[in-house]
Amino acid sequence: MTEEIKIPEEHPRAESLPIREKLIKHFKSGDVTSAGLIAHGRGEALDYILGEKTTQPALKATKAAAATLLTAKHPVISVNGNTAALTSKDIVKLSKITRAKIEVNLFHRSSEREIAIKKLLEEAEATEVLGIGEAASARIPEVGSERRRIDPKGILIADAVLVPLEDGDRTEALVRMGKKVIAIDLNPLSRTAQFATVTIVDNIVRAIPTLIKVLNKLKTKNKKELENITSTFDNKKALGEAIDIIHRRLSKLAERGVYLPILEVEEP
Ligand code: PTJ
Repeated sequence: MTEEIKIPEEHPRAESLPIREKLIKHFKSGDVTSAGLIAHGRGEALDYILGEKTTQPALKATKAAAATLLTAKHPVISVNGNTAALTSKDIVKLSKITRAKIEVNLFHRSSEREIAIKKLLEEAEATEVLGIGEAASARIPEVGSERRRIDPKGILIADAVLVPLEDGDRTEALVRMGKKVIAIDLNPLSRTAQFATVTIVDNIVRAIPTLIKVLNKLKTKNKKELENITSTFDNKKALGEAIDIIHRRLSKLAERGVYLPILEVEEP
């Protein structure tokens, strides 16, 4: 078994490698599933292409997400393994600002993982964690995976659901149930990103702290102002802008070929 390694501060990937190490640690303790590591690799690749920073369209979507959560009657934050491993403290902060319930909802569901993730959230000072064991007694129609199991006190009655790192068909089904779905997904082409009401194309490790900042700014606005933000937001347009950023960035890089400060080595 490989040991946890310490990443030197001067390492060129000093920001992203500790995140990877954190996931590996939580994989070993059973919170994160092996597919979660693969999903993270996919996310990392897209983040690289996006420039590893929060883009303007992501900020616009974050504002719409904040307004959606603040105007919802029953907001719920759905938490899976990767989300709990990377952002449990911020998830709890977010739930406090928005009065959103926290519900564990796993694609690779097992009672051991449910309990381990609940523990992580409680260590981050969550006072209530829904969706554990028999509590997830309701079902999302037309969803075949374990993700269909939901809590009658949480996602079943929610009018807005935040789904960081989703796996696809559930978002579509939740939207069909009349709920507003806020997705955080680095892949603007994923089914989740495409079907969500609001898609934040950003890394959850940046997106959730940014969402908290925006919520703190918007929480004093009145209902009409918040509804104006949600009704003027166009997810299709925001996704198009995210795809355009990828397109323009890759075109520029393609022109230059080498973009890292690589030393020119003289021929002997
Ligand atoms: O904990 P479980 O059992 O619920 O399983 C969770 C995973 C992530 C394994 C499951 O939801 C899954 O299989 O997801 P997918 O279908 O691989 O989709 C994950 C999406 O999240 C992909 O579009 C990735 O690009 C994206 N993604 C990965 N890491 C991040 C991310 N998006 C934002 N921030 C990240 N850090």
